[in-house]
Amino acid sequence: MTKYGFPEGFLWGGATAANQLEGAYNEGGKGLSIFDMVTFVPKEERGNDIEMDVKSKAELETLLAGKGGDNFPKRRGIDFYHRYKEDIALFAEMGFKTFRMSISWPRIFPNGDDLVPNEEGLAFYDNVFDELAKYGIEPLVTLSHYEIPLNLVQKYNGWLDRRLVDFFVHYAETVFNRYKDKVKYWLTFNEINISTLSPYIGSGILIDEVENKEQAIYQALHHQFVGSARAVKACHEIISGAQIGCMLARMEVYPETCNPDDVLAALDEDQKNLFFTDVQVRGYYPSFMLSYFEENDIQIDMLPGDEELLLQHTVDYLSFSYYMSMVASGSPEKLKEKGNFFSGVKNPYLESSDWGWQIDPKGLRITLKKMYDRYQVPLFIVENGLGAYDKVEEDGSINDDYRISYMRAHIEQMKEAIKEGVDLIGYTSWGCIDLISAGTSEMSKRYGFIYVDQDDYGNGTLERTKKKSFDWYKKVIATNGQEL
Ligand code: P53
Repeated sequence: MTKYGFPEGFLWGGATAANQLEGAYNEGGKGLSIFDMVTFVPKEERGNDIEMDVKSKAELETLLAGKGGDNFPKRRGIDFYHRYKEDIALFAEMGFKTFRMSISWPRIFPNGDDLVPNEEGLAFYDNVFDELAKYGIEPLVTLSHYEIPLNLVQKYNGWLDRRLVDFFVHYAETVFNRYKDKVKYWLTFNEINISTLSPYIGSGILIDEVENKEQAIYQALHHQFVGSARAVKACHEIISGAQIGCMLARMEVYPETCNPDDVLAALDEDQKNLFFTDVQVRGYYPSFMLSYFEENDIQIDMLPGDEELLLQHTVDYLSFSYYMSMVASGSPEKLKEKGNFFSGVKNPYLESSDWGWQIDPKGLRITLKKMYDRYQVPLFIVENGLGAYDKVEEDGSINDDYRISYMRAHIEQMKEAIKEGVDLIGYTSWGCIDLISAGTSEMSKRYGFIYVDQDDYGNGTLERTKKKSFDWYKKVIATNGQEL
């Protein structure tokens, strides 16, 4: 045993989301969600970019009329809805301490603005939590993971309308009351910053319907911050001993060179990413963001009491996803060359995944240290992993050594960060069982320890098979991260 290592009780596990996993999109009284409307677009037509926004009423109506394509992968997921017992047994075999999942909001409130919840939906999650409890697996539940009820988009243009706060809080209180004896760890919004990239998926906004796009996105986000703070308050009141966190798609940004212009550009991007956790962890809008709003003519409508609410009901821990790092440049021409997935500049020191995501284990350590320095609250890595094409050999085996190397390198850096004083409480790798990609709706972009026999068009037996990484992760958990 080394002197430093993962603390006792460290929450090892895997992460998923209802919309990418459950399927059964029209069973058990579930209403449509935003992601039920996103179609599969083959890579040749799409490039490496993500493809998940519905932008206008007309586009949505075409899709609803069945004229905008017929391959909606998130409607079928991997059929967890009917196979959760088999899947949870496999997670238990790996020794999971925790399982991150989301509740599909429209399974509980099919239209989002209903007064009475759908009992069949509530009963489904009771069964899932009971199954997890059989194996002593602690559920970690996201309230809103890209699953806004579609009706709220059609009727209110999503979170742009303040009334969504009440609908969301009603939903949150309903599930807190129902599951108060079964679920201790909660998260409010998955990757709350995704709205700046995809206003439809993050905030349920049809962006072509609004005049000032940036204004609309930040206004909707203000409503989400308020909804989140009210959910934190309700969670603490209803469930004793509960822990509720926020969730950020963390983008660690490096300057391209030591030219102060590059350094400033990187700092600016970093601040815009940390803005979200500043509000949810510190409890107030940072001054750099208020100046940004002023300079860009963005006016956020706040009601009296909002600021107090944000300040009083901050989160208990900060969770985030981490897949890659980014490079910023102070020179506008540089940003036009598309090198990395999000920002314009490619990092020559790093390798990329088949989807152009630049792999950077040390970046995870840098991010852990930076965020712990800034916030001094427990951190939880709730997503990390490698999306890759897997090959099934003739004997049925899947030798995903690339996935093992990716995760080993990241876990090593977590260990170093803990040694350097970071309070890290858990790690749930993304897509512990193969599921539908959020960004591209592909099935062939796989993250799992467990292979699921299904292709991008829904062909396959849905049979589950253990990959090589399954036994590797089992050993990591059994030794509490000592053996990698
Ligand atoms: P996929 C973009 C960048 C970073 C994380 O993503 C992202 C996205 C959206 O694509 O999303 C998170 O499936 C998200 C998960 C998602 C996962 O990362 O596009 O919280 O729902 O599946 C991986 O490869």
